[in-house]
Amino acid sequence: MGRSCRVSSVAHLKLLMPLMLFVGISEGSPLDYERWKVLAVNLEKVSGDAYPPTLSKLEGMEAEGYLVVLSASKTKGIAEVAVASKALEDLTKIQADGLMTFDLLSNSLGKTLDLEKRDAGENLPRASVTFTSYMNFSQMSNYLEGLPAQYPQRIRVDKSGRSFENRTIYRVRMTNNITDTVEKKVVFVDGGIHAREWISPAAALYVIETLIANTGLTETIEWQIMPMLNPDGYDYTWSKDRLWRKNRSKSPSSTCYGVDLNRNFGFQWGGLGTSSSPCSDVYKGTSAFSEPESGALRDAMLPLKGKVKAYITFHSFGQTILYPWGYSTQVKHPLTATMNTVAKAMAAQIKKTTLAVYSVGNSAVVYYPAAGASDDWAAYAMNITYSYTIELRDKGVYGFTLPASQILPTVRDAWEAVKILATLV
Ligand code: 0X9
Ligand code: ZN
Repeated sequence: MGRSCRVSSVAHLKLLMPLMLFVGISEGSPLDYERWKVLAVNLEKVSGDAYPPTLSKLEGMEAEGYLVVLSASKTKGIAEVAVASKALEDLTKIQADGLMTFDLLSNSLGKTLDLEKRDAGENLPRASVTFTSYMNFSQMSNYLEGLPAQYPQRIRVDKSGRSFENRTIYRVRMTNNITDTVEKKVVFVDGGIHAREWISPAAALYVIETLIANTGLTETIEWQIMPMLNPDGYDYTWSKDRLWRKNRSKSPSSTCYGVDLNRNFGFQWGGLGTSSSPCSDVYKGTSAFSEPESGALRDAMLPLKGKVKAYITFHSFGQTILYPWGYSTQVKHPLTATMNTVAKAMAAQIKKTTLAVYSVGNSAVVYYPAAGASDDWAAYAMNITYSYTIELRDKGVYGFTLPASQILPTVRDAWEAVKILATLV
């Protein structure tokens, strides 16, 4: 789990000219993380819904643009942060004063970025899909738009909404006979809520591809898949800032951009683990569903109330299967035992097939409480028993910038989890 506030608006960039020279960016060119380092910062042990003071401090520092919180785990007791040398100096002073301790995890964030392979289109035929390199948004759109013509009996693709910057938010519907009027249960899958978690949309696309090949699982289930919920943020991670997390909506009250879509859903909106500051990486927005992207998911799902038996939202990283409630450690979902059993079944299936080890738990307990997320909203407003956030690979070696060689093994984890879930609902 991670958040950051990046140097964003042009106005902001002008104010921060010295910073830009320092971290090696210039207006229009991408933010250069080459020399950034990655640290593991130790967090205080806290009980209940308390938030470690060190984590609050790190989050406060993000707005300055020299530091990005990549993850924070209560069970591990550490936050992983990417730092420019200015932030490293500041943290070193804080450490010398005995107020914080950290270890160096990586000397160069740039090295991990080099292992990502971006297919800029030269090698990928139009309207096709690949899992050996990352696809950009326009490649994904071409692939999705081409699906109904290839599989007219089985696939419909709707334009379920438009992003703040007017990109299409697609929904793929798949079943063995799309014109069949028999009511089927629905399994709903999404990806790409957080822009920088590139493996997430890839996993959702892999679910589509695998269902095309395996007709069995579409006989009794209608699948609804929204593989890219935050196209503006995703595009921005390709062109400007690889570690951008939020969408790209313009705040009327600030020079900062973006709302954390996973804090913008209409259940416990604005509660713990959210921020009212537009510069924060966990900014909740001006109201529940203020953003067109979270609204698109709500509008696609709500008419299916009663039919959706399972909801899976792919994120990264951490190799963890999380279940509600995520907004507080103090309120236990009445179906916790069932949710836990099924999460364990998914983790066991992954272990058996791909050998990857996923841990399982309540999100507020394993991470920290975070309100207004899509999983809690789906469990509450849609009354879905099996509502899971799956944090895909890895465990933090590469984090968001997972090498292209790990795309296929990781999307297989995702498929195995979804497959076993579909057989249980
Ligand atoms: O913080 C998040 O939004 C998710 N982690 S991430 O690193 N992908 O950003 C976890 C969300 C867990 N669910 C709830 N807290 N409801
Ligand atoms: Zn995420």
